[in-house]
Amino acid sequence: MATVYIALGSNMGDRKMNIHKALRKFAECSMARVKKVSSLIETKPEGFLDQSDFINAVAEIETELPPEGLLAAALDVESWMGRKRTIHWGPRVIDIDILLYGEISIDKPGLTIPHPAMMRRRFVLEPLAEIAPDLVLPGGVTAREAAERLAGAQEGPSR
Ligand code: PH2
Ligand code: MG
Ligand code: MG
Repeated sequence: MATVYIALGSNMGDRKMNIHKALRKFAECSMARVKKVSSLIETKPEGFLDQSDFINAVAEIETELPPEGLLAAALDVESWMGRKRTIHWGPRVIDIDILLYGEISIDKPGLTIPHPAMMRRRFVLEPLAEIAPDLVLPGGVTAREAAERLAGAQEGPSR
């Protein structure tokens, strides 16, 4: 049984409902138990800025599925919810990303674990720090430290 952290994001339609619905369906498809779910937070878009605000959340699950199976389940749920892939990083009904899969590292096309961008995304680190503050992340920092550092770095020195 592996402990897995996933990130969920939505910025189209009923965003909170989309997160709840996707998590329920994803747990069902991947025969996973949902152990913890963070608060659902509203966040400004990062990367591609000209789009609506997101609702983001992070969940801790337990599953027997291998990482590839979990990715397939995530993509199935995204399509089931009507996700169309148009603009990279653009608006989406739902995005389900695997952040961490136990202690495993994987790097192949379409599947990189730990998630390569997680350490620079507040919309990931803040909810992750809420449910797993002492979890050790890539680079050896805890989720709480990583979230605090990123918040400090982005607020930056006043000019
Ligand atoms: N996802 C992206 C790009 N930008 N910004 C926010 N606030 N939340 C997201 O989930 C998000 C984003 C690509 O996955
Ligand atoms: Mg994503
Ligand atoms: Mg994704």
